Amino acid sequence: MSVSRRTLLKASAAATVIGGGGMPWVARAQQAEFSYKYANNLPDTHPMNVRAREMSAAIKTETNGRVDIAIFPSNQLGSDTDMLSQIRSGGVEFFTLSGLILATLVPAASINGIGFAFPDYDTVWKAMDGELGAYVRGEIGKANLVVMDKIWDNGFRQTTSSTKPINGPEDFKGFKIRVPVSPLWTSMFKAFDASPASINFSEVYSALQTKVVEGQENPLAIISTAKLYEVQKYCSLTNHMWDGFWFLANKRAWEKLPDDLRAIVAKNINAAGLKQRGDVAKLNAGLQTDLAGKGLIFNQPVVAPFREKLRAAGFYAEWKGKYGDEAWALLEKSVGKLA
Ligand code: X2X
Repeated sequence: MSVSRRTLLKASAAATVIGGGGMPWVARAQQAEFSYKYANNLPDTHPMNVRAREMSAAIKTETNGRVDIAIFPSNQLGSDTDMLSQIRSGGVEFFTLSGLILATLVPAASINGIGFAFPDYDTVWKAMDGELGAYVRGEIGKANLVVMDKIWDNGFRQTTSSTKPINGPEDFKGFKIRVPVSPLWTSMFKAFDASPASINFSEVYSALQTKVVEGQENPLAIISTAKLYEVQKYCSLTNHMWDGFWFLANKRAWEKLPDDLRAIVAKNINAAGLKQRGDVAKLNAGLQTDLAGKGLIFNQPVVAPFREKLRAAGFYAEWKGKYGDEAWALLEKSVGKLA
């Protein structure tokens, strides 16, 4: 991580020298009218970054070079917590963030992560492209951030461990698990009597490697592209929540774009998001064999007892109270009765 950040700093220092020294016209000829940064927490090889590169190229072409979006993957510009403050201040112009983490600023944004709420992708996209997503985007707007219409996929999350498989809720008891920085994640694993530690994704690999925590939970596409299988032994297909990335823009930077450019940028971001959804769903469905080949031991626990444990711990009732009746009704309209 620090190597790539160093390389980046060196590269930008070199660019400054060229721009300020020998041949300023070269740098100026290539300078777009709007040079924006898009930062995220995922590896370069994850479909999010693959589709973002295509998207950025299409935006450059369709705006005749006026809009240039440079991509900074893999936490090169800092952790999610850092990037969330940068998107607010304008330090970066675009950022994709899990709704559950965004909830540290916009509480309603974690609602799609309620444990065992979504049964499948069809139900997810209907809700997130429908009323529930529209409600959450409204709340994000109130926090002075711009959000694109189409949420990008992270996926259904699975639990990995270096110590033991998770077969039922009782296996979570005392389990030292890394969770992203988000009240919902902490609350859910506390309801399982686990011992959750809030750690940004930028530190997850090393936290697992040094055994600061025993396990973590993420979709298979991330377990694969971030090579978490190198430092974990078991993968339990708990499917305990669906998680997605809202594509956020800094409001001032967004409003600086003339209407025609704004339309081109939004159209291409949303189109890339739809393609990314297809890629991730396919990866998440097909990666088990590949990861088993790399040494991960898989098991498929029965889901009902986990849900029952959360219900008995008062988890659903507590979060219904936090989100309020309107938001909870929109969730239940999509997924059925929870509490
Ligand atoms: O931090 C995580 O685990 C990740 C990469 O899945 C999110 O961005 C929520």
